[in-house]
Amino acid sequence: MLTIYSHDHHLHHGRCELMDGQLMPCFEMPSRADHVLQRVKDRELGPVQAPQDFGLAPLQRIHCHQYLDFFQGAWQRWAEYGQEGDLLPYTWPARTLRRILPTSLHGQLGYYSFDGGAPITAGTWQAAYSAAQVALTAQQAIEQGADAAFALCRPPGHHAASDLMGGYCYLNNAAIAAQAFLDQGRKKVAILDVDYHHGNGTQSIFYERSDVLFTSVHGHPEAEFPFFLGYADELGEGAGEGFNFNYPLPAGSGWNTWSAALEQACNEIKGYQADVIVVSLGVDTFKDDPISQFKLDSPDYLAMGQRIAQLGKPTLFVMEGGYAVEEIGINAVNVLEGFEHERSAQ
Ligand code: SP5
Ligand code: ZN
Repeated sequence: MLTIYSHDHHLHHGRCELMDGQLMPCFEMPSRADHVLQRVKDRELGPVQAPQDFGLAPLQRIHCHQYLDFFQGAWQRWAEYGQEGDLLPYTWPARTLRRILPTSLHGQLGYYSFDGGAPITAGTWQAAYSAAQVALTAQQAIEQGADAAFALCRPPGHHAASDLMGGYCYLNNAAIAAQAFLDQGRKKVAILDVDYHHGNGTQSIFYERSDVLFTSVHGHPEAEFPFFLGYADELGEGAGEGFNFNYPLPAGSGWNTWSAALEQACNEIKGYQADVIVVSLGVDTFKDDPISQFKLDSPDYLAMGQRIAQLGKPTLFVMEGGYAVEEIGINAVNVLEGFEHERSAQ
């Protein structure tokens, strides 16, 4: 399987995030992608290539222009204050407040964020831009005939909405790639989000559309980030009604529970008759993940890839979360190897 990877992810390295009342070093760190890349090489998964540059246009198909302009220029504005630390929001337009775009940097940052988990550093725009190009380059490989490809994106993307950053995400790599498939002539794209957290950004982007089916297995939002989206009764709206399926699971869920939900998601995808599948591949479902509560073990990821392969469609894997850094490579590449093994047996 072809892997697309850009070293630019190193340009994004947030210092701290607030967790359990303490400032902790960011869980979303550069070594995550380094470990995945190393495992891809160790297992001889296939060639590793740098991304092409498709420019801003495919990003603008998903994200609103003002949001992209803000994100691209935010660090420069911060630097003009003489600041060197990470740029982080602290006020959001929650209930009872008006949603008018302020003029101040921090006002605008709150407007364009939903949590304090997406720090902007000097290189964040470039890293996120390159990650989107990684997804688009892997998407192009499938468009040109590859059966599957792996976009080793960092920073991740599935929490990012059209005009919101949060949850370590800035640009929605999976959504950008899904839209590119449609713009190049495919009629139906199914997204399978297996990250531990609900893909609130992806869901919101496609919620009123029937040309993208969104399915997600994740920690129940009653108890887990992002808390305010991801319930099973969110089925889509308008033209999108019946094209959104959430499978929220309780803390402690292991492979038996998790794979039963995957089975349901796969049945929806099968019925949808997608032309192509985009997998938001988070491996923070792992038993030793430091911020998550599921109990998947490394061999389970082989079975996950195998089940995805049985859907029988061209498949783009887009890297999302996973914070057990030592095992992230094993677990992510296990999904890809399970997939390839099953495909070669078909
Ligand atoms: C892409 C992705 O996986 N983003 C996840 C962002 C999660 N941010 C909130 C983390 C809060 C973790 N709280 C765990 C408490 C354990 N004591
Ligand atoms: Zn996650």
